[in-house]
Amino acid sequence: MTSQIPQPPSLPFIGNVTQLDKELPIQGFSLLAQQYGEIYLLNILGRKTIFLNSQELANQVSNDAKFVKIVGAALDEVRYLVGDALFTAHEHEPNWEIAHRLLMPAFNTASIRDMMEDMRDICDQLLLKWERFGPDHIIDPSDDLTRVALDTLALCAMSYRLNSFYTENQPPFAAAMTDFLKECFARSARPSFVQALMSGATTKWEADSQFMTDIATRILQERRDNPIEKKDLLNTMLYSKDHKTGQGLPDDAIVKNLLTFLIAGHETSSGLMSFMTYYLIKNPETMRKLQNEIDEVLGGQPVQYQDLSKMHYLTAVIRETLRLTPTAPMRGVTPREDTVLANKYFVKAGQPLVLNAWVFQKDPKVWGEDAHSFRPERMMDGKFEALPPHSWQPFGFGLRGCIGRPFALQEVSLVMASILQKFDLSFVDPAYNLELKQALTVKPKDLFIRAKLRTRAP
Ligand code: MNH
Repeated sequence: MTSQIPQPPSLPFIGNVTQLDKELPIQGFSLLAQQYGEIYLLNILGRKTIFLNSQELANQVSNDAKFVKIVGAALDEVRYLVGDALFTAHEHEPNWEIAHRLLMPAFNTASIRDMMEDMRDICDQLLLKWERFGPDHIIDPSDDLTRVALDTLALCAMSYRLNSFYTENQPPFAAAMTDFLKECFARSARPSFVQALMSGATTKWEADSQFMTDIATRILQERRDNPIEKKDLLNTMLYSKDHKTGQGLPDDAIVKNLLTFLIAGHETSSGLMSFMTYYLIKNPETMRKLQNEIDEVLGGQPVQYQDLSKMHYLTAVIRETLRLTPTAPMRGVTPREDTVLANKYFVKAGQPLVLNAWVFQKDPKVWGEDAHSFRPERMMDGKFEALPPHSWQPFGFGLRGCIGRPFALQEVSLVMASILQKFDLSFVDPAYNLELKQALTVKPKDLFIRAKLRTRAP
């Protein structure tokens, strides 16, 4: 016996589009999950999409043999810039496999370790800025942490300095990236007859895309003309050959993958650091415990690579932040064959499914009654390793899981440990409660802080 998948009441032609929270889809989807439970179906502009909201369902669809990634509507718009590069490739596009095999070694822990000094270079620019501006300066952490994340990627991926900390406004590349991604998100939510009327926005979107492609192409060309000996991602892509096919990556695929790293890696990491900043200020006991750990492990010295694995509480805080506020919360999959979900819901092969980590990572069956509270202790002392499978999945899954995970974790650990070693943080508005804003990723909204140099006991 199979059951009907719940669907909120729907209007003719436009379906459930009125239920969507256009500014903040994640909020609308969470409210619907509270009302309808582990699964519901929405009809969005004629596209039927099934949302999955429990660990049980996450566990079932996290299976590369039976389910395959689909590129959702917003990601499909991003393809205009990056096409079949890693993040946005459809299964079977040959460049995905080649790039995947070629790049896996470049993203493993040992290679990322060699990027420590480039990461520190950018991190130091942030520390210096906060120190120089002083304790009264109002900081928009998302803004500065996005500078860190984007500059770190450009430096580590292609030894290119965006110098975001040396310009009043966003540097042109960063502005083009932000505008382009915002417009991708907006386009995906517009009915086609509205889109057809927006030729101005389309022209700007195409120009932004071209501008970024031109810069990355120029960087590649300069590198060919003036080779350097460095293990950045650009050199890996230029000079390695796929061991299986003997092929290298064509130049346009290299450009698209460079741009992909910048897109996939900057807002996700900066959002994580921003949310973490929020949770730590909101939970002074956790902040104190973490600063104690950092002081103990570092002993007043700059963070070294071998310190990272010793800061267990830091790791737990990062994991708990990624559980409550995963910055890339929704991934699309579809069953390869007709299938039955949770032993009762029939779905056809090819039916789009959205696995919503924002909701299923708070499944009370796994996390208990305080699933919505920030409590890093639940990630400590073997408890993380003992979780039911796929209850925590902020980096996606399997073959199409995040290739940048070690990169992100090293960067975030370095930056956050360095900030907390040096500064005490506070809210500008002591009563601030978390609000969200969403484009392709989710970030805190209207979060403003101050950073005061810590006074160490003599
Ligand atoms: Mn990342 C895929 C989350 C940092 C590059 N990343 C994914 C997916 C999630 C994700 C979720 C799977 C998406 C899907 O199934 O459609 N990524 C994150 C988070 C952070 C992050 C939460 C930081 C925190 N990602 C990074 C960084 C880089 C990067 C940093 C690059 C340096 N991510 C990727 C790429 C993919 C990906 C590339 C696509 C991999 C593939 O499909 O082959």
